[in-house]
Parts: sequence; structure tokens; C-alpha cells
Amino acid sequence: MYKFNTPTLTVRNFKIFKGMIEPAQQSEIVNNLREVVRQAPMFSPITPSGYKMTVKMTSAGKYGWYSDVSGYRYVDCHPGGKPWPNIPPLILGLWRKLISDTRDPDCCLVNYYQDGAKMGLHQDKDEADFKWPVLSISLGDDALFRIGNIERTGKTESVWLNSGDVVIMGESARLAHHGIDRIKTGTSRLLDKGGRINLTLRVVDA
Ligand code: MD3
Ligand code: FE
Repeated sequence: MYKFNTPTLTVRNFKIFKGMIEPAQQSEIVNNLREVVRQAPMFSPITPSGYKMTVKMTSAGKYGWYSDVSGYRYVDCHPGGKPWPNIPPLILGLWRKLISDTRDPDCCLVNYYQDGAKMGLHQDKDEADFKWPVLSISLGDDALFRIGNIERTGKTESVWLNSGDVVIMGESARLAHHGIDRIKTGTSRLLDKGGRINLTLRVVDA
């Protein structure tokens, strides 16, 4: 189910490709995202327990990921009411090259971390089927990524993700707990206002 088979490192079946996206292409992706964010402005979702997430988000594609007190889910419109913008072709091209040229992702979730934003340990299980891997692209400041187990508890391992790194989470990694503990502010000049963007490409429908 994925076509690139020489990861720089593999941690608990998370396949990490360091620096796979060259700086010029990173800038091009950021330019494409400016248009996505213009059409679908970032917002901070509310968790089902009522906390405002520290990460800002938006999405592109058929669905966007959304959360409020009613729960986590995929929705077909931005909270402002408009459909999500299309996934930029350059980003789709990476999915087609690395994962599948017959099944496109249904969602490109755009996470933006600034000023101490983090994401607690969680599983991604709002999708209808877990047979497709999730593809992650890191842009901007370095992030400390924590990898856990299928179960909520047990030992975890941490790795730094840098701008241009790509991670593929499939098979046993697909339902592993994971999170972002912290961002090292000012480690990249890719984004004018600093911080880190993570893109995750996901198949949502079965
Ligand atoms: C493992 N994002 O959006 S990307 C998320 O850097 C999320 O913004 C983090 O966790 C970030 O849900 C980590 C790595 C990642 C993304 C999706 C996964 C790991 C995953 C889905 C299943 C398993
Ligand atoms: Fe996740």
C-alpha cells in the first residue's frame, strides 16, 4: 500500500523519511497552503471535554476534520459553511508517488503549531477504514513527536521531526497512539510568522 521502501528510520513501524521534501518544494507547498487558508481560515477546535485545542487547523479535500463538544468527526464543510478547498496538486502528487495512484486521500488536515501549541497522545480512528496509511508532512519549526502503543499506556519513544520530513503510518502504526509534545520555536525560517505546519493526508471513506 505504499510505494517508497527505503525509510531513513523506522520506529515502531512509523516509516520516517528525513528531508524528503527539498526546501524549494517546501516553499511551494507553503504558497499553496496560503490559498487553502484564504478559502478555509484556520480555527481551534473544541475537544469533546470542552477544551480549546492549542493547535489551529483547517482542511482541504472532500472532508475536513472537526471537533466540538459533540465529538470528533469528519465534516464536508468548513465551520464557515463553505466546502473545503481542493487539495493542492503538489500535495496530491506526493500521495500518488508514495502511497497510491489509484486512491486519492479524502482529507488533507492542516495543523498549525505556534507559541507552545501541542497535541496530546491520541489515536486517529474517525476514519471508516484503517487499511490505508496516513501520510504526514512536516514544515517549519522542529517538533518532538511521541510514538506510543495501540493501548493508551506503556512505554513511548520520541523522535524529532524537521521541516521536509515525511512520515508514513500504516499497518500496526496506523492505530498507535501518538502526539506532539513541543515545538522548538525559531528553528526554521520557512514560515514568515514562525511555527510549524503538519499536513496529514487521510483516506476517510471505506
Ligand atoms: C499515526 N498530527 O493530526 S503527524 C493528527 O504533527 C496528528 O500534527 C501530528 O497526530 C502533527 O492527528 C502528528 C503524525 C501522525 C498523523 C496521523 C496519524 C501519526 C499518525 C494517524 C494514525 C497513526
Ligand atoms: Fe493523530
